Amino acid sequence: MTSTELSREAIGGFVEALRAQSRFYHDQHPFHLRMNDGRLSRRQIQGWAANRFYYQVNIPRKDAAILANCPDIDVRRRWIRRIVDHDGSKSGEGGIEAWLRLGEAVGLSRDELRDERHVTPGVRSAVDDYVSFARTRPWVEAVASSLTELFAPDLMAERLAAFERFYPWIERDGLAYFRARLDQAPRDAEHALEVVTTHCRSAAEQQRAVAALTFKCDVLWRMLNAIDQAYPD
Ligand code: AHQ
Repeated sequence: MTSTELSREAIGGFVEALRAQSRFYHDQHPFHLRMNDGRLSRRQIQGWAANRFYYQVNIPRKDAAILANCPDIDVRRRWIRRIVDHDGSKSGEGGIEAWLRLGEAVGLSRDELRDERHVTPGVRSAVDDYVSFARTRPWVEAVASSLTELFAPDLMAERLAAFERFYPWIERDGLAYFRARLDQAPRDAEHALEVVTTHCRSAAEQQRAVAALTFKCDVLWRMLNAIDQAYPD
């Protein structure tokens, strides 16, 4: 078997190991299962939206940390798109603005999202761990931790359908954020997968990339545990 065939087979096994992490993805968390079955109260949806806002506003800072640590200009040229997707290029644009509109659509003011009054200690701790991971771990491991987005599109589609079916009180325009993620997440996941399969050649590097993805699944799961506990009904 030539080194190229071996690397193709080795890469196949590596991608399979990454994709196998989907069993830990937060689409299976009881809070999301209840959300997608229409069983959440208005207060639980509000608590989720306010706490997830803390995750959203930290994503560009996490991505900026990866940019700061990444020596590869070609990777940076594509990775920087993520920051603009969330921050927008001017006021009134971007994913963070769209999430503020989601907050308003579920009955929260922009100020009570921005001032973090509803953010639980467990969500804050999980999100801060994710940002620290991106700042302190090798940049390729931080890229690998974003590969939860391999599993996101199905969840976004399921969530959109559930919100439209079970939560008619939520103003439809407030869901624009998730519609945008249907295109952004697969594009970003494809790039991140290309980066980790290019840069993680040894078994040890591949194991660390899989471990980074497991860590990120834990971050997302911890967030929902904290939200579930803070908003039991
Ligand atoms: O809205 C989400 C988002 O902007 C991102 C960025 C990405 C990353 O870099 O880790 N992950 C992510 C995710 C978002 N939404 C989550 C959801 O369930 O709404 C899913 C989450 C992810 O799959 O990592």
